[in-house]
Amino acid sequence: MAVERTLVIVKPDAFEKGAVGKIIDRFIQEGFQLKALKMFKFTTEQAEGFYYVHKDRPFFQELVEFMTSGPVVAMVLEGENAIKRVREIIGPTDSEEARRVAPNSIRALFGTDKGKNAVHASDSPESAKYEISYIFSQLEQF
Ligand code: 3AN
Repeated sequence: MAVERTLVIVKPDAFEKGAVGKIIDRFIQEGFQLKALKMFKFTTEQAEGFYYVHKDRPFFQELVEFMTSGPVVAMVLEGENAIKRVREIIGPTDSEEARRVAPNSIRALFGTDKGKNAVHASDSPESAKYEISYIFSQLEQF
C-alpha cells in the first residue's frame, strides 16, 4: 500500500451545521495526517473549474450554486491508501442511502441528500492531484 494525499472539502451545509471541527477530528482519529487546511468561499468561476468533470451532468448548475452558497473548509489528508479509505469514511453520495448502508459515515451523520452531502473527497489519484493543486499552492503544503 502506498502513502497518498487526498483532498477533502467540508461543504457549505456541514459548515452551516457547525460540523467542521467534528469532521476534521474524525479524519485525525482515523489516523490521517492533516497536511494543509484553508477556509474560503468559492466564486462561481472557481467552483465551475473545480467541478469541470461534471460540467455536462444535469445537476451541474445546482452543484455550483450550492458550493458557492457559503464558506467551505478544504484540507489535504495524507495516509496509507488515503484516497479509497477517505471515500469509505465519507460514505455514498446520497446522504439518505449513507444513513441506510453506512450509518457511521460522515455523509450519514452530517449530510442532507444527494446534493447537500456534507463533504467532497477526491475519487482517484488523478483527481486528487488536480484538486490539491487547484485549491492549494505549494507554499500552503508541507
Ligand atoms: P461524489 O461526491 O460521491 O464523488 P459524484 O462525483 O457523483 O459524487 O457527484 C459530485 C457531486 O455532485 C456530489 N458530491 C454531489 O454534491 C453532486 N451531485 C451528485 N449527484 C447529484 C444529484 N443527483 N443532484 C444534485 N447534486 C448531485
